[in-house]
Amino acid sequence: MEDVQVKLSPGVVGGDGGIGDGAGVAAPKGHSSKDVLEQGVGLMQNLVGAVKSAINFSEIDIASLGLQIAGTTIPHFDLAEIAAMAPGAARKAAVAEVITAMRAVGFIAIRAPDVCARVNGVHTQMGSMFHQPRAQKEKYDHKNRGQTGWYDKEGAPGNDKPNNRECVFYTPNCLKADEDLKPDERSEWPEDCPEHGFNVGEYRPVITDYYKELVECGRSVLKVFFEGLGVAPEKSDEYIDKGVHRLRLAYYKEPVPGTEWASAHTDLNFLTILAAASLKGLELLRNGVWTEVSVADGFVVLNGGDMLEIKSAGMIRATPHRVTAPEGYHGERFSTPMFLTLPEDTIMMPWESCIEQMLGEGADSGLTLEGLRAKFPIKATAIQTLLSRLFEMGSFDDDAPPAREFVEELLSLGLLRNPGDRIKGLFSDLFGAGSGAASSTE
Ligand SMILES: O=C(O)CCC(=O)C(=O)O
Ligand SMILES: [Fe+2]
Repeated sequence: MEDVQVKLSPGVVGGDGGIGDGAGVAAPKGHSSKDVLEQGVGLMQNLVGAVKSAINFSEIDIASLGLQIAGTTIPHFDLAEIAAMAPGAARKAAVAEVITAMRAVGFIAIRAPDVCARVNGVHTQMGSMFHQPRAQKEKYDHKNRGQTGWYDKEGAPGNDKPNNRECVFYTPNCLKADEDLKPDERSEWPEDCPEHGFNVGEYRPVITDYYKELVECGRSVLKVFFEGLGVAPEKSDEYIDKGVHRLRLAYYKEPVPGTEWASAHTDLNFLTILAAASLKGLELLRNGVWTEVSVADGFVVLNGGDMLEIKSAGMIRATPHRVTAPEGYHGERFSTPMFLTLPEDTIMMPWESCIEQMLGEGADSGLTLEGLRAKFPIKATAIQTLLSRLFEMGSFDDDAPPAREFVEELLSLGLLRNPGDRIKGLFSDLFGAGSGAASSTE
C-alpha cells in the first residue's frame, strides 16, 4: 500500500457497474472522470421520476428472515444453498431476502464451516504473538502506511476515548514470498522470539491459510450480494482478486473501567467478515438500542462498511457497532475481522441499479437526487476515500502528516468532511468554520 504522502489519482475510471458503465465511457488515464460524472448525473436525473412504493425496514419482522436458529440475534443464511439453486423465482426470492436482511438489520450471519474450523488455531497464534513485550511488536509498526502492520493508536472521530486494543493488519502481501515484495512491504512477519515462546514458522502458515479461506468466503458472499443488488456478476471476482483486503488481528487487553474495548464506529471498508471472537462483546446499534450480536456455531458475521454504503447508494448502510467487555470481566479477547476492500482505483460512484432502486423507493426512502449528490463523493477513488477516513481518525504520525496537495485534492472531491482537530490544526486555512459534517469511521 502506498505511503500516505503519495498523491493518489484515479488511474482508471468506472468499469464496475457504476453510472456511466452502460454507455461504455472510457475516461482518459489520469485524473478527470468528468465525462463519466456528467453522464452519471444525467442518468440520475432520468431516474428521479420513477417513484414506486417505499419499503419501511423498521417494520420488518427480522425473526422471520433466513434460518430460524434459537438464541441468535441476527438473521442466519446458508449462502451456498442459495448459490446452488436453479435460476428462477425461488432463487430470486432467496437472494432478495439476504439483501432485505442486510438492509433491515445491518448484520447477518452466514454458514462458513471452513473459516470457523481455523479460528481457534488463529487465536492461539495471536496469543503467542501479542503476549510478547511491546518493544518486539513495535518493530512492525508500519507508521503511516494505513491499515498495515502493528499499531495500538486509534479511536473513532467524535469519540475521544481511545480503543483498548492492539492490532496487526495483513494485506494480500502476506501471501507473497518476501523476495517478491519491495523492502518496505516485507515487515509483516514478526521475527522468531524463542525467549517469549513466539515461533514465526508456526504463526505464518496459520495466518496465511486463514487469510486465503476468508478471501474465498468473501468471493462466494459477493456473488450472492451482487446478484441481489443487480451488479454485474463478474465484478465479484474482480473485486476479490484486485482488492487490498485487510485482515485485522485484534487483541483486546484487560478492560479499563470507563472505557470500551472498541468504541462505536462503522467499518471503513467494503464488507466485513467476522468469525466468532474468543469472547462475546460485539454489539450493534439497531433502532437506537445496543444489541448483542450472537451467532450460531459454524456461522460468521457479515456487515457492510462505508464503501458498500456508497457503492449501493445507501441501500446497505454501514451499521454502527462497538465492543464492550462483559460486566466484571477480567482478561483478554481475540478477534479477527476481515475487511474486504475495493480495488484502490475503483471510482466510488454508486452502482446504477442501486440508485435506480433507491430513487424508486421515492420520498419515503429519504433519498433525492440532490441528497444523493451531496452524500456521495462520486468522483473519488476507493483509496482516496479510505485514506481520508484514516486521516479523520488521526491515524498518521505527527512527523509524517498528509501532504498539503493531497488534502486539497481530498477536499475538492468532497472527502474529509469530518477532519478532526489534528488535520484542522495542520491545515487551518483549508478548513473554514462549517467544515464539520459528521461521518462515522472504523
Ligand atoms: O472484535 C470485534 O468483535 C469487532 C471488531 C470491529 O468492529 C472492528 O475491528 O472494526
Ligand atoms: Fe468494526
